[in-house]
Amino acid sequence: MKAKDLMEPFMHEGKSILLAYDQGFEHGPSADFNEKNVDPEYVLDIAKKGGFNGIILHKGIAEKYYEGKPPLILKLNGKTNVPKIEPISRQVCSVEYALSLEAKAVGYTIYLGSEYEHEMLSEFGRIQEEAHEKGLAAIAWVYPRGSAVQNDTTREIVSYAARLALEVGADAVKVKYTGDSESFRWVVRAAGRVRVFMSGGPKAPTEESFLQQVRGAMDAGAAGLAVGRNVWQHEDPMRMASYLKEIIFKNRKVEELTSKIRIQ
Ligand code: FBP
Repeated sequence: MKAKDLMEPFMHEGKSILLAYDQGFEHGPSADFNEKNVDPEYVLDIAKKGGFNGIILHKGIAEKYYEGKPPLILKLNGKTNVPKIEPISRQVCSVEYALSLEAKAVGYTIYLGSEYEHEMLSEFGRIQEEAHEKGLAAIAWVYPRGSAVQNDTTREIVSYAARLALEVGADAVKVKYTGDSESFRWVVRAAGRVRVFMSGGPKAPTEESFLQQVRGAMDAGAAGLAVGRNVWQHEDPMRMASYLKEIIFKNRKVEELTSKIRIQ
């Protein structure tokens, strides 16, 4: 039986752009934040005014700052980067609690290739069933990581991540870009009916280089982008958001935008 499209609250004409703000948990405040973006209100304002289709938060920030817009994706697991061990990210929030915070989806990271991947897979399996029973989408971040993984952006490993998301019942998957559109096309093929979101990554050296990656992912058939640092670390997040929307929703080429970038 074909399931209901639980990603619908996050989609606009089949495409989407999500703002991620869980890096304080994952990396610590000194790694990623400055005086402005350390404040959750600043980033939630970008999410609202920048026209993002969803915001990704942990429960603590959602409880204290979230005011109903844009639709919420509650991250259910997380880890810090302090222990130098094989990566494992365990559940810190329930589906029930995410629902009480008005989330429309839950998010969960699986480290494909970690010694502990089986624990995350089984936890996600349970979460996915409960989320679907309650009418929430289950979004998987599938990041190849751990001592068995040499390179986390090859065509082989990223397409495996995408396929894993399909097989384990995710509604959408967040994966890293493989570096070129052709190999990313295979990633999107492997994901089947699971919507593929490119993950932003650390702030790119130039605006243009980041926009080219987004263009490449969209040309490969991605549903959109789940981005954090490349937007809220930008000196003008609204400008970056508007370029991203031009590419994702209006299918604009980077060159059409970069002539504007050079003038500014
Ligand atoms: P960015 O666009 O800032 O990379 O955010 C995407 C994201 O998946 C976040 O949700 C998460 O906190 C972070 O990347 C994880 O980064 P890392 O690859 O260092 O684990």
